[in-house]
Amino acid sequence: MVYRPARPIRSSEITPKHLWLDRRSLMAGAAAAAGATLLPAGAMAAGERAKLSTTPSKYSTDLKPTSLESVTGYNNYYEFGTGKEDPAQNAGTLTTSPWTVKIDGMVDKPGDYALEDIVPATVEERIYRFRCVEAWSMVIPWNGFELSSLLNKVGVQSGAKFVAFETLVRPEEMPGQRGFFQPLNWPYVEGLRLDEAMHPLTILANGLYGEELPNQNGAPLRLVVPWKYGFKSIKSIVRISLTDKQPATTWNMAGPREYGFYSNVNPKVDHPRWSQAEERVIGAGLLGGTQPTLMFNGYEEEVASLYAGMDLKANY
Ligand SMILES: Nc1nc2c(c(=O)[nH]1)N[C@H]1C(S)=C(S)[C@@H](COP(=O)(O)O)O[C@H]1N2
Ligand SMILES: [Mo]
Repeated sequence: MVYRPARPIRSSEITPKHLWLDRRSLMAGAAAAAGATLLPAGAMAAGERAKLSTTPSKYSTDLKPTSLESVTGYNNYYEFGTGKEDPAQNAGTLTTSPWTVKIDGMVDKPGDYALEDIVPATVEERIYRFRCVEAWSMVIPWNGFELSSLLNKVGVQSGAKFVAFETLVRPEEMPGQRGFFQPLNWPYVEGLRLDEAMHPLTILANGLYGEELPNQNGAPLRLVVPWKYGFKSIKSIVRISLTDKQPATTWNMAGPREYGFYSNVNPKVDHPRWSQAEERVIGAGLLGGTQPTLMFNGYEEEVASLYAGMDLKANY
């Protein structure tokens, strides 16, 4: 992966300031007129994101979230380019509605599910630590629901041992999938062991900061697995498959000695090219801004039992 210093960009750099201000005041007016927090999609100005109905969760950390500007301006989403600012610049035009997720493999009710049939009317707020394998971190207030609730709805068949995920392939709208230099093979694919997928900390997110996900963060639906390196949290999911074989995963195929299937955050297992003992805190300023990395990214109490007896150096 590319490892570059941070320069979080401001929303005023993504959108000309007068447009941005217009949208804000338009939204404020519309919200006041409607007297509600939930606006119909038709009331949205272009580029605005719908407010979500959310409820708090006991799984949230009480850490202060990273600014919205950094969460939405400093991203990894190689389908839109390899630079940290490329996703915010290029993902705006991705069509996220209508959206269908194919659920197949070892399930009782396979099918092509419309996004609306998957996402609950009220979603949870999960303020999670987020640790990229590149040794930077954020605290992100996600909105979403437990992956287990969806898997239970479609019915996991006995014999299923893994869950595989796939991101959209749409070169017309994803510049990173066009042209001569392709940094990865598409589709971007990821996977979890079934018990990891069923863990209550594992969520499908459709929002952050109480609003629909920005495209650069993986709209309209992405995985979040807070105790694993960020690349496991696959964006813009179009397929979820239940299988009895460990699925191939994108970064493992790209660099098998550097990126394993498990990719649990572990300060004692270094990346071959850098230490994982510390992390750069995004948004904490140019000076200072590093902190020790915690085992399982601070979720050791909740998830360590999933790996009891496993050699975490061998299973990196
Ligand atoms: N489809 C897809 N999913 C992806 C990526 C990607 O390039 N493509 N990057 C991963 C990496 S390396 C990280 S750190 C996180 C970043 O999520 P964020 O931009 O919302 O912080 O998304 C992950 N999911
Ligand atoms: Mo990452």
